[in-house]
Amino acid sequence: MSSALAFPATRARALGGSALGARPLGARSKRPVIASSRPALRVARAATDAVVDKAAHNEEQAALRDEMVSGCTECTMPFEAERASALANAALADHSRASAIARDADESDDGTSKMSLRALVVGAETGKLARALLQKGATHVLVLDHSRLMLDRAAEQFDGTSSSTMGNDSGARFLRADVCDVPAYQGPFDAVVFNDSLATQADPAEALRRAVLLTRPGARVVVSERESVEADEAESSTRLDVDALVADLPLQSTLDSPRLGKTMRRSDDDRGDSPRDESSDVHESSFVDLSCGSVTHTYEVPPLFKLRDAVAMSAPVVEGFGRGSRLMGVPTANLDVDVVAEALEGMRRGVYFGFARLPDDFKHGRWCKCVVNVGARPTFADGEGVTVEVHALRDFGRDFYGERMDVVVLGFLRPEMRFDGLQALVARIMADIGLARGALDDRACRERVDESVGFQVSDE
Ligand code: ADP
Ligand code: RBF
Ligand code: MG
Repeated sequence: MSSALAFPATRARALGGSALGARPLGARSKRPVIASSRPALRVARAATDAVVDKAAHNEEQAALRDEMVSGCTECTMPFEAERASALANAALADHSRASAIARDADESDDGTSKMSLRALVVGAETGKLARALLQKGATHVLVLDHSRLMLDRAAEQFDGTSSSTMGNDSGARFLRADVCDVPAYQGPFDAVVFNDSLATQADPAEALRRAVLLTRPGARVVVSERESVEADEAESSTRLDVDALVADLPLQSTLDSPRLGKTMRRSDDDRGDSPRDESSDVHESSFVDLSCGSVTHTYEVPPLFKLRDAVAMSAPVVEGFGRGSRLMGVPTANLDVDVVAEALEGMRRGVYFGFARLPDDFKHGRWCKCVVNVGARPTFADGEGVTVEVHALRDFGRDFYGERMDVVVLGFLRPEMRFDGLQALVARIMADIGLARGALDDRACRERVDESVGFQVSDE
């Protein structure tokens, strides 16, 4: 089997959004505000943007990429193995879960690890990246592309078994799909790599946002965009501003500045099909110019972490915005912010987990798990002023406005972000609840609660 692919030298340009007649990048920044007849339901941004016909855009992409693959006779993309290795490294090197898996494998009797490390690759290319990710410790790699031929060629990198791997079996899987349509159950992912594919998405900002929602805390999000060989000033000016696209997302950059592919490490060992371990002893001086340079941005979804000091709050429950979050299954008891002002000092805006109780309620006096949002609700046009909202993971069977609620905040889940409407927000809150339950079930966390807060947590 030959892995040779001939990509035209002008590939990046040929696939560029503007070259396709699609809306120029950045044209969606001014989004209309939907004003509903119920002011409380006003959403800060429109849920859809009709400017782009996504299906047509994706078909066009598929046709272009199909044509590209069928026209291949020889590889004109040098340093592909190095690039795959470098990207896999950015996605997985020093990944906390990868280390945990290594520990888990060491400790397990039969040497097999039960933990999984899932990666999502958007843009199949030749399949080298998927292979590099598996070699660097990923247990599952899901590769997406719009082009069936591109996926088939990438799958050729693998033997028949791995390319046809289904469901939860480890290995690489290849799916013809848009990243925005990947269902949550395919994840959560520990790493997402946009493999020179973000600029060709119908809506790059939306693609990034949806990808982030498929990740778990601590995940890496890597965006690598190739620069075409003859990149000129005009092309540079339409280059995606990836940092601007992620500004609203719960991501933090792992590097001060984007790493230029031009300085990617090269050694003769890297030229073959088997990417080598980047952590080996090659010195910086061995970096060379790559003729197919990429700009790579690496971000991290903040890890779920426990607070050094638990934050205790006790305040009456007040009326909130009456947004009907109860109807959506997520009622939030709004605490009187004046009463908890002191505790709020030093707490960053975001979503937390901990325990809550109604101390004066005979039946519901026991502590139960909860998620807490400390924030300004940027999803909604009323987004001013910080509120503290507690969703207790218990059915009280009644309202308790005016009653005192005790809350002990133990850990931080994620920063607050802006969603395209209540539904998307509630979907994410469900994921937050799952993560909170997991963290609060953790024995070490419960022991710490008993010690530091001085209460026994009840098992509901
Ligand atoms: P509001 O906008 O007034 O805060 P919500 O729709 O958020 O209204 O509903 C919150 C109210 O629902 C709380 O103040 C409380 O009285 C009630 N409630 C019932 N069950 C729960 C629960 N499990 N967690 C939080 N609040 C609950
Ligand atoms: N509002 C946001 O605008 N962005 C968020 O990221 C966000 N995260 C939340 C997470 C949890 C667990 C909860 C309970 C609420 C969150 N909210 C968030 C607040 C939400 O907008 C608010 O509860 C409803 O608008 C009702 O006031
Ligand atoms: Mg509320």
